[in-house]
Amino acid sequence: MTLPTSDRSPTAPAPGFTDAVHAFMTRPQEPETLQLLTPAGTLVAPPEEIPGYAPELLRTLYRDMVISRGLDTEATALQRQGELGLWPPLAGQEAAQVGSAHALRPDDYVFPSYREHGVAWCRGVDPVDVVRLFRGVTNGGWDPRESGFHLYTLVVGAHTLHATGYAMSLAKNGSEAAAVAYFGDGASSEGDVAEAFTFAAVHDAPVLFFCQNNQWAISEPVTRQQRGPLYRRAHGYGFPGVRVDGNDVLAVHAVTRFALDHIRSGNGPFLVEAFTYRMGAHTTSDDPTRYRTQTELEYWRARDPIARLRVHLTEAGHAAPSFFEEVEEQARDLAHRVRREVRNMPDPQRPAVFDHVYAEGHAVLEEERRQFEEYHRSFARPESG
Ligand SMILES: Cc1ncc(C[n+]2csc(CCOP(=O)(O)OP(=O)(O)O)c2C)c(N)n1
Ligand SMILES: [Mg+2]
Repeated sequence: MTLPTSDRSPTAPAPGFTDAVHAFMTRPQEPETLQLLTPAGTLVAPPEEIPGYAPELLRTLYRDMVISRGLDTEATALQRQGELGLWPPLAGQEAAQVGSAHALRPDDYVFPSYREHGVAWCRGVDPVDVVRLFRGVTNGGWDPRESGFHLYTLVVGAHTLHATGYAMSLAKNGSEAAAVAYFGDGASSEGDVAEAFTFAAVHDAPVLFFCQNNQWAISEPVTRQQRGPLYRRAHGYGFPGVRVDGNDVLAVHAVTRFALDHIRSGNGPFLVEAFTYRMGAHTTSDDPTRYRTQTELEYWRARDPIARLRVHLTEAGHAAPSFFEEVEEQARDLAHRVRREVRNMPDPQRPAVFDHVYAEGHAVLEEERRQFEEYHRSFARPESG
């Protein structure tokens, strides 16, 4: 490799410089993606060498992944049947969400985007409250102070700044808690995320940036976000970044624990890139067959996060068939409860959105409210008889 030179360059490169650059550019790469449980359900090392390995934890992770998928399937069906306005499915991302959520402490505070239903479940948010939001009958859904799980943010990437500010205040108050921002591969291209990385780095903010790289930002592939692996972006800001197999719940859990220990020790932020895949549509308004292939889907189906843990639990003798039946039943019961409660949710009496956008009303707002109410009245059925 030769470096471009110019007559106007003040100094020529020192002898050997270009060779050193070449050697650096072509050095063998470190293994990029940490994995502990292969897609075939085998451990990469004996259990005693696997950080955090414990059969009970594995069963809990399995249960919460199955429940998350069950809730997701039910909510998707509810949307299709007209009971919800919209639903962003999480299918495929159960390990990334459940594995990381179980590595958190109760006093940590999560800033989710809009697909983190599995994290919400693990933080103790009632799934009924999550679907309440997507039915459009509440402006929020739950009280974040009860669960340490903030309200969803639909403005892509914006909450990484909120998490950073929150983390800075945690540090200032001598807290050992961490803030966690869940965001996507698409969000990583937002200016807000770049600013959050800068602020977090220079202030040693105790914040975990947890990027679920599910390969797509609606119809935009991850190759349009960055040329190299996303996790390496952290290195440019001066903090660690690692990539983990996001469909390996054991590895996600271990890496997140490691990252949080690092953060709690006052070392500043950490980026985890969970390499995963969104199996469903971006939202129920999207048709992914327009932009991705069946072959790609099959590739990822073979890497299903739940299937591989089930194989391992069975083969290692950590779970009997009755355990799996019990978990299925729990997931079914919860899905039924969600369906029952969604159908009984009262409609909001007034278009509350007009009450909260501005501190004081004004003529344009009043006109918009009038038009909105008139539009709604147009759906009223005439009295029978
Ligand atoms: C600031 C902003 N720009 C654009 C959008 C529209 N939008 C909603 S989701 C999305 C894609 C986000 O992709 P990614 O960050 O990878 O998250 P994923 O949906 O894959 O979980 C876009 C562009 C938005 N909500 N906010
Ligand atoms: Mg994405």
